[in-house]
Amino acid sequence: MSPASLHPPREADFSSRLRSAAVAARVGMWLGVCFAVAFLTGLVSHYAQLDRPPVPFPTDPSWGYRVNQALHVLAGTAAVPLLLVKLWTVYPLLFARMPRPGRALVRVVLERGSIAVLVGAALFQISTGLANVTQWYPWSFSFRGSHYAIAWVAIGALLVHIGIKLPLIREVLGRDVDASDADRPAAVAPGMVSRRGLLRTTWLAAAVAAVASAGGTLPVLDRFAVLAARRSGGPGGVPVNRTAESAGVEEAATATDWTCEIRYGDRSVRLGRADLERMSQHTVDLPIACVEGWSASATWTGVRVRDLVALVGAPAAAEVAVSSLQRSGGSRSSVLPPNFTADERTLLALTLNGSTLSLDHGYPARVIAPNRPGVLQTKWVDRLEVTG
Ligand SMILES: Nc1nc2c(c(=O)[nH]1)N[C@H]1C(S)=C(S)[C@@H](COP(=O)(O)O)O[C@H]1N2
Ligand SMILES: [Mo]
Repeated sequence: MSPASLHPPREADFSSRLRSAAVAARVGMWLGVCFAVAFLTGLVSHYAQLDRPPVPFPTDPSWGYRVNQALHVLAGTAAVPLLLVKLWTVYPLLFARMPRPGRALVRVVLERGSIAVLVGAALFQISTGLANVTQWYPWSFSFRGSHYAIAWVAIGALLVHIGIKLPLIREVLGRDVDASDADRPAAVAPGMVSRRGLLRTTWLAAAVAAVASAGGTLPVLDRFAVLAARRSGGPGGVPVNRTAESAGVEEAATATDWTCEIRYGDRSVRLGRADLERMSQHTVDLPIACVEGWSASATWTGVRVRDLVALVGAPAAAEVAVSSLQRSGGSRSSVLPPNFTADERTLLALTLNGSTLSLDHGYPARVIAPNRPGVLQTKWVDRLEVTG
């Protein structure tokens, strides 16, 4: 090893023509599109999970949340190769000399500061997002709260970055990708591939990453999703998110004296599974769309929640707190906003795809409602309480 290599590299050491603003701007544009889609769909998903949204989250279209989550996970996954290529092309700038104190220095500090924040936030979003898709939570903070907060940091830093770079972006996007006008003086060596070749490979990598790993979010793409974390399987062909065993509810859910309590103020009734089966049954086709990315269509039969709350004299448009047999864990309970309770498709489901609910899918009874995040489709329900 020569002594020189013990020192940090200098910007001039990076000579590949591929590390150019022409490539960075083109990859950056699609990265920006991915971030915008992920940000907007993320806002929708976050809003859909509020217990008391200021404006009701709609129950139509019933597949809306499913498509929203699919777009979110596809955009986030496609961003992985785009971000890596983008960082590779601009990496030499990290070693560029700082200008002398003055306005130029202030500009460079702002520029690099916003990039540091942007890169940090982007890596945080992508790594926590990917871990979430694989249902791996190697941290102790709340995924939803932190992913949401850092999304604002990322989008803010992205806007600052685009604002600062806009003149350069416009200049290089207006010219041929092979134009060298905006290249660093050192970037003269031919790369391993042409700039067009690198871009084509990058688009392909983004498409493969999105479809092969996140394709499981949509039925049309499902068969290409060879790398997806979870594919169909599970009783009734529907994946299981948390099993009855891991939720610690096996015994309580199979007890012959299980009942579901319906409560409104001091009025209350308790219904066993046979009581529920004697009530008017309704069948709906609704997807389960997990916030972790997968989704599946299914046919559910059970009792309308609005019919249940009517038993204790509550109006159809009632807010209902749903509790389950599960004693701990963030998904053990949920709130049905008034418009969800009133919707005729919102059921306390007893069967899935024509068979009695399996224990893992929420036997004896679980909530299923249209256009609702999977995490709120509470399983092993033992209480519906009208709260407003
Ligand atoms: N009681 C309870 N209900 C729950 C959960 C849970 O952990 N506990 N997980 C939720 C999540 S995150 C999803 S995506 C759906 C998945 O339903 P399934 O396992 O029947 O496919 O159940 C929801 N209902
Ligand atoms: Mo989920």
